[in-house]
Amino acid sequence: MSHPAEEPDPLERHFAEAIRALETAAAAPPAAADPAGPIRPGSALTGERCMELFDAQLASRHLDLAARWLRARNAGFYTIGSSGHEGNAGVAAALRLTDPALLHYRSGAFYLARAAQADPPHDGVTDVLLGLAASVNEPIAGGRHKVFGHRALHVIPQTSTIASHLPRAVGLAFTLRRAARLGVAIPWPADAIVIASLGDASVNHATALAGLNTAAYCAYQRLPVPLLVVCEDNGLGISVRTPSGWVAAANSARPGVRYFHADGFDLADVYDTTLVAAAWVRETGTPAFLHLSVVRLGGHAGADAETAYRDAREMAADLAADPLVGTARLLAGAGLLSPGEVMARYEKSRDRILALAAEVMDTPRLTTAAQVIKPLAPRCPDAVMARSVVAAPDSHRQSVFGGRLPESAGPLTLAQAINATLSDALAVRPGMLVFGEDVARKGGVYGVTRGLLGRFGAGRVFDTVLDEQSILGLALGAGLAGLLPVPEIQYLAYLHNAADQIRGEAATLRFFSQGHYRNPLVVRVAGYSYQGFGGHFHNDNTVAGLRDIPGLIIASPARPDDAAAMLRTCLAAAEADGSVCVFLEPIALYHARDLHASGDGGWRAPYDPPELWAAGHVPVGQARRHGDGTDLTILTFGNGLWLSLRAAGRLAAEGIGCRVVDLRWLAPLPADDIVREAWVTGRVLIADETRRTGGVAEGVLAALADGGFAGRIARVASEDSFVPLGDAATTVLLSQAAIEDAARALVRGPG
Ligand SMILES: Cc1ncc(C[n+]2csc(CCOP(=O)(O)OP(=O)(O)O)c2C)c(N)n1
Ligand SMILES: [Mg+2]
Repeated sequence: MSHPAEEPDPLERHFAEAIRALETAAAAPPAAADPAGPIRPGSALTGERCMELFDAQLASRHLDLAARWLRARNAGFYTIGSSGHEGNAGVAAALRLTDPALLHYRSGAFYLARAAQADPPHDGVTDVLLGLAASVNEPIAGGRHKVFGHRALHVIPQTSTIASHLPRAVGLAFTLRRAARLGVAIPWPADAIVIASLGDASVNHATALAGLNTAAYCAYQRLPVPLLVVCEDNGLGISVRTPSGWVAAANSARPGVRYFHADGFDLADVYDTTLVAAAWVRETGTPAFLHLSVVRLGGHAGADAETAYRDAREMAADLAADPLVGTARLLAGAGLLSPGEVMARYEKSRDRILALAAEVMDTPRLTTAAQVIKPLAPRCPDAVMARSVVAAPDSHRQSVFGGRLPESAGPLTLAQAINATLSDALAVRPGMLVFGEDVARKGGVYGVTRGLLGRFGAGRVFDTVLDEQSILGLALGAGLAGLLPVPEIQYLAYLHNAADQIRGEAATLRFFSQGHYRNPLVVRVAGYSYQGFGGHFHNDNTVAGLRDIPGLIIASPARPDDAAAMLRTCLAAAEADGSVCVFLEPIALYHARDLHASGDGGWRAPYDPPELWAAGHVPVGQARRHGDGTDLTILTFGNGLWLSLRAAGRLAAEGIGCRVVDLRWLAPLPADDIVREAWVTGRVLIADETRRTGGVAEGVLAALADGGFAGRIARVASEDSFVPLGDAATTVLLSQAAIEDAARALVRGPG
């Protein structure tokens, strides 16, 4: 197949000149070496292997050129390339196919070299071209993004958010060895190591530092984290120079993380160094940092005019360090390829890839929203229901609970109900882990996880480093490996500082991998306000940053019985559907016992024995109604439920009959229940403890409008403010009095 003639790219021109120069430089062709022998004395890289890797490097280079060729024809949509970084083919070659890899966007040659390791060898070139063209046939993201990813190649797709994969990579490395100790089967060999690559500018990112620090922190305590971090250092982050020597200075003395350096121009050096680094990581289970010196050729991306920020000398120096020339020299020096043969191989690769690029121009693409959204968060409610009722055998439960089963303990508080549910779930799921700050020895700041460490041991219930990104990253790695992570974030305010691990990482994985990879996850978060002492950070009442994350499930239980059933549902949804769930626990209700009056016990509830779990199952997105008044529907959740039920009691005495609907799920909202219950009374009051702006009420109002509700509506919410310390907190928070006043106005007011 022919392809339209193109102006030679400067990169191509330089390569041809450099190879011609090799010809002239060689006085006489060297004697042909044995292809099975070392490419040069002392190297473990054989001539044959070097030749294969050269092919991967050439193909990676031509894919970059093809990306621009496709872009120019509006048939390709991504031009960030790997040119200058092709030494990373040597990294792939020194690893095993089954070592999970989380790759930098310039690790194209790594991807192709790994694809060639498969048995039979896999054609990575077509994968990449289909990705560039946003084809539905691309094997991992199916046209949703251009990523390197393939399940059979153990390459896990990454987002464009630089460094966001480091916490997950640490978590996966941690889990590989932990799973083996727990006897839980996972999709990787027990001696696999994780590889995560990133750029030199990215290595400064807080998320990268979190990952590296946590890896070091684990290694320092002799906790195995077999992780090889590869920094592909081209000296630039788009236009910003990395200070000369910085990557080595910042990473060569991190405790517990051994530092290696290799010259990305020299494939044999990369290969030999990676062999040593990988063996070290595999044998010792400790992390290593492989610093690869590379160059960036062809700008940051297709549209980047580098001449605006780089001078000609600097760019020429990078061209002179073209790793393709480096490998050509190795092969020529060993007498395995003459310069003419190098050029022939280069041209052949070019022709093949441009011909394949022409073929993908008309590839089918995503054309409907339904197609795009399909893999985002599929739900199988029947499977969730089936999983949610699974309990350990009675004898095992008896031993877990020390002979005092929670269903026999009388009514429980919210905290006790969550504790019992976690225990029951841990008892029946050997792959479930509970971890976070203070969850183990202390049993949680509020005692919710008390006793779990003693019941299930430090292999499954453990304290973590004080870093929410790392806690969530650990969960993402564990979920990826097929375990069921239940991390705790101590306060809602501190979820926000690590939110991207949920927003950008967890919630997107299914989407960008069409479900090939998933991260089942139930993040427990202690949150909301009404702790008597006020103060914003322990009383944070915003969930806006979670509610708009596509596919995320947000459970917001208020009562002990709901919490138990909903937690079972979330755990089951994580297992059955791979759902990402945030389980928001109202701190102020953890230990509440009463509702209307002191001593009434109205906020405690009995714990259902397993035989009642099916009857008490709460599907995702189903609300619960309290009362059947016909004057007013109050829609609420969390602490708002407690306040609204108290208000409803007072209003009943005044002759106003309320039905109080606990939304229970903030995402997806129980839209049908909302509209149905609204119509029963024709009057709706939304009692929302989150803020007026961005608060849950906005979503409820939209659900009412979308559902065609045409009755009267009012809302009461907390102020658009942070929460002050002390009693002043009550000035900005939703109150029972505000609910009562608004209810009276709705029912008795004009109209
Ligand atoms: C968190 C985040 N901030 C900003 C960007 C935009 N961005 C994309 S690549 C890049 C530079 C990365 O440089 P480096 O890590 O050295 O990788 P290189 O492109 O040089 O290989 C930036 C700032 C991003 N993708 N993610
Ligand atoms: Mg860089």
